[in-house]
Amino acid sequence: NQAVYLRDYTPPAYTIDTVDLYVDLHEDHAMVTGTLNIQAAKAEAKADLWLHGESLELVSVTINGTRLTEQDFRIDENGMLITHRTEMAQPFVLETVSRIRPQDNTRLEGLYRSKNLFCTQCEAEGFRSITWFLDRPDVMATYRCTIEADREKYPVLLSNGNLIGEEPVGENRHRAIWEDPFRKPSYLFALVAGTLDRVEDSFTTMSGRNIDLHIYVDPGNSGKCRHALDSLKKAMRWDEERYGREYDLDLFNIVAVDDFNMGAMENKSLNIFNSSCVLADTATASDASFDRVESIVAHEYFHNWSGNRVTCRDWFQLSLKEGFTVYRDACFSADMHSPVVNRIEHVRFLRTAQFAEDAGPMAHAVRPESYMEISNFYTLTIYEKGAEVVRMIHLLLGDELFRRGSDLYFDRFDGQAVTTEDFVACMEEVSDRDLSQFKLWYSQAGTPCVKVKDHYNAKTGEYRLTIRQHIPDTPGQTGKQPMHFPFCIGLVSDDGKDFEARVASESTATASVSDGHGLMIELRETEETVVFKDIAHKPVVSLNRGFSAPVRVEYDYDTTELLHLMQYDSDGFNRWNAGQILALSLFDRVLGRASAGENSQGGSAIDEADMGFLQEYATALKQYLKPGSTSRQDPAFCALLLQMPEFSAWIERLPQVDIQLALGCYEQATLEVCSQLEQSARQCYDELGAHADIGQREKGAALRALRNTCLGVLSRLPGHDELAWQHFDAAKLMTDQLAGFRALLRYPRSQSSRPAQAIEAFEHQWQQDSLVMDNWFGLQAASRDYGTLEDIERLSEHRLFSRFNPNKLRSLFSTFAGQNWACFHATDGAGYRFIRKTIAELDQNNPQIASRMATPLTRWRKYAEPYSSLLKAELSALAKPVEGTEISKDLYEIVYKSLQ
Ligand code: DPP
Ligand code: ZN
Repeated sequence: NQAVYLRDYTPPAYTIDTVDLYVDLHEDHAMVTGTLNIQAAKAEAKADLWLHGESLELVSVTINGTRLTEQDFRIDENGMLITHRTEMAQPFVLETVSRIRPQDNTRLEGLYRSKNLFCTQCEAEGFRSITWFLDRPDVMATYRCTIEADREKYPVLLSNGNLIGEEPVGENRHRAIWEDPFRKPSYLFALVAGTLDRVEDSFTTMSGRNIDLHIYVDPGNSGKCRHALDSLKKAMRWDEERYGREYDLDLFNIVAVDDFNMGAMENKSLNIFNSSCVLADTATASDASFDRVESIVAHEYFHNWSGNRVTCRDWFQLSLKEGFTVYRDACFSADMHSPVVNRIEHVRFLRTAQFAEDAGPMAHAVRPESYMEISNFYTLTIYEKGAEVVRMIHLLLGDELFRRGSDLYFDRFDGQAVTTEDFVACMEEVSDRDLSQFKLWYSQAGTPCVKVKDHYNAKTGEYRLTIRQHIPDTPGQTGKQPMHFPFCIGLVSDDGKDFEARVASESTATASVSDGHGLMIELRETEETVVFKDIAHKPVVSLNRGFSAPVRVEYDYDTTELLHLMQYDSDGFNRWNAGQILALSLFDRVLGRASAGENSQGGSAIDEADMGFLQEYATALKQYLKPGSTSRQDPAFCALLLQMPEFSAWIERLPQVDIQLALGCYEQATLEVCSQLEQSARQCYDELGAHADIGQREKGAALRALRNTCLGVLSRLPGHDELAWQHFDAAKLMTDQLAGFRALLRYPRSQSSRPAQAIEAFEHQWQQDSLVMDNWFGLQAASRDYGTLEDIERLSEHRLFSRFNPNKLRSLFSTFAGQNWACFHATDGAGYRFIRKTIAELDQNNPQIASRMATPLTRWRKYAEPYSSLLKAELSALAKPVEGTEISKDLYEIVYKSLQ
């Protein structure tokens, strides 16, 4: 298992200009003929020709029509090396014929079968298991693809680009010929064959061209495409308006498939989607699913420019397209909905999951230095942190220059495969700024920690901030340099308004007024001082407004200051964040006492001091809930203000966590806060229930978010199981049904019979709808009472469960391991053992899914004993596969790195 290094990059010795594929699909195999026009980069180099190829049964290979014999080439498990021949000095034609077995492909990479459908997933390196090729993103070619298949079983035959011909073949078969005029890397190739319904719409571009939009779905699902089509049209318009990017072909296809490793894939003009990310209707999809569909449809569409027209030189540059495209889709969603809600949701995810990745054994830079298996690098760091990096560039440059930079980038590199350096160079050029220090964000892993201290001099009115940054060591990287980033702040006065503060000249850092987040300070040094004059009284400092940089901030707030920010901070994000800091410190206090042995037994006591603190926090939350309060005017935001940090977000910050002890403290503290909120939450719940819009899918979504948050508060308390049941039973929309279900599952069997009743009723109602049933599996898997190890084992044998469907595997096993803290982390290690066995078994079928599922095991260093040793033992067991099986490269890398 060899690692690949960025520093070893060399341009390809041969380029491929055109690809002509003939794919002949049969029930037990497919024949693939690949005809490639190839040219040596340097004819005089007389290089041998390497072609990637995996799981291909070679039938023949010819060059310019001459059949090669076994002396002319050598094949191993990774590909074929053709010895240099004189014909190769000139452009030449290479033709290979191979047999493949899509029906047996359980990896879901390359060409495979999902139910009765043939489909492909080529990113990152799936194309090499379809045909022999230089399967690397800097080899860009134009493609023609002919698909032949049984006419009745596979009436729909699709590939990239334009359909240029269709004809019958013999009695029962037919073929379709597709041609894509745009050069593309092989990872963007796609093919689909099957029986599918088509839903149609169209879009007129800014230059007046008409584009046909088609969504293909399993027969019967046509009614679930409206939202995806509307989202697609919004995204197309948005990209024209915000980035000046117009769609380039006359046809845009989306196909929904059930068995898919990722969310979706941006293949040129033939996006292939996990059906969970495209299908949505009011009865079966929650509001969250609607939002997810909208953002993923947009994401894949935006890739047409940020990814397809301009692509990555090599896979180390993955964030070039992913970070940028996530940033683009996040801005799109913010424009479509509430910007502050969108920002909080992104940051909440980043801080919980990406920060954990950055602090764990798989920590890597946004542009990694090396990898063993690139599939393991489709990570939160590449995607989410990568998006934050682009966001910081935007903040530093401002709207106008950022747009000029992106225009330059798209224009200059259209049709090319480039690097993150090229991207930043465009931003430097248009702004005349030096971003060389900023580029450390691409090369240094780890989350910077920013420690802020302040001093106010009442006599002189001077307010001074001292800001220190530190970037922790990560595997393979120590002694890091300080980073350059925008740090937006505000000084909040007693009356709740921001001081109109200007940065005095003795400051070491420069500052400017940011768009909407107060003052933007640019930090560059390990320690910086920022001085303000004429400040009438000690302000409450609001730090990293809008989460302007993806860093941890440490500042010693007292309770009053946080309560002040919760009420007054003009920055919505920080108003929310102040409440989160307060809640986290509450958890810390309770845990501190429990660890000292003061209240660990029976969960009885939160001592008086903690209680006072807790009440102050709860009182602030109650203010948010008051009818007529400003926060109530933005109900979705209000819902977020009320939600306490997730357990995972809390413990991410702690060293050596005793999981069950911490969980007990967390539950005790949340229970107390919720009981303080009981009346207000109930009142708000009832009021919103009577709101005229509550049942409207789109108009009512924010109201439901708040109402269901109130239900969530109530369901942490005894005695609301009937309310939850009514909510569940009367629900007309999936959001409400799921909220009721989730609330019910908080009540153990000993307290209520309603949860069991709901489990049965839900299954009875939705057993025909596989996507809805994913929720049913998932919510049970996350539940301490209904997702015990025995429950998980039983559910894994359920007739609607499938070990070959990634969505099902994620719903049950990954949810159990990632969210069911009580059961997965049982101190006897049974949960760990079960997941290890499951991973080892899945690894034989689908290595990508197996390796993802191993993430919770890799965090062993974070936990106290016995968790730590038990987890480590399971990792070691994974490293030694049972006889007759092999560990995949995917899983090996994760296991190996986390045991280092
Ligand atoms: N389909 C994945 C995404 O869009 C990988 N490109 O992020
Ligand atoms: Zn993407």
